[in-house]
Amino acid sequence: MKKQITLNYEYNAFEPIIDALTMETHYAKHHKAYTDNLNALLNDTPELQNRCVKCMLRNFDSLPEHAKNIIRNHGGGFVNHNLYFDIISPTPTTEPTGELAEKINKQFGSLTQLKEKLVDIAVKQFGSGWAWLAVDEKTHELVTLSTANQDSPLMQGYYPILGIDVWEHAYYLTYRNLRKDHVEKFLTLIDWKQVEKHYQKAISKDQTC
Ligand code: MN3
Repeated sequence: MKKQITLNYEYNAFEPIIDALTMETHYAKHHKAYTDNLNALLNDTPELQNRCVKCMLRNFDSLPEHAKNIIRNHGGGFVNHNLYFDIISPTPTTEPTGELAEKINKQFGSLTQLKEKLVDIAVKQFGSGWAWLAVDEKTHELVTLSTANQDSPLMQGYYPILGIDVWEHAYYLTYRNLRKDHVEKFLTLIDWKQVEKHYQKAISKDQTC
């Protein structure tokens, strides 16, 4: 049984940048639906029950045919949203430190330039999907990319450490068609301490499966 991340903030904690109804619907309806649909598949598929969802996404081609769509859409939705809700904070650490900060400066020039790049790919993602900062699992270099729907970067060999949800369910009530405005404000909520935590997981050896 896979469990949604527990929120350590209230639904209204990010107002006015994320309104409370959007936060509640996103977590208690959308994320719950991905989790429930994933669990329904796992309950019916004993050989997958004890496998880690990230590992299944990484080794997507080896999954049984009947499981692929659910793992891609709902397994993806499950891990994507567990990351999304974990990397924002009402009292965020607004800049990365240490190794991650050095890597960002080296590869992107500065945190500001990285954020501009993330905004750009979030805006250019056509339709529903995500913009990501991720770690190449082979080289440990940082990469930015977007994916459609709930596709996880893990399916392409990248470990996500920061995800921007550009499905309309993430912003439409407040921002309507103004995705760029939402994404720029969302980036001010990022807790870089948390992103660093995920970066450390990405480069740790126990991530291989
Ligand atoms: Mn979402």
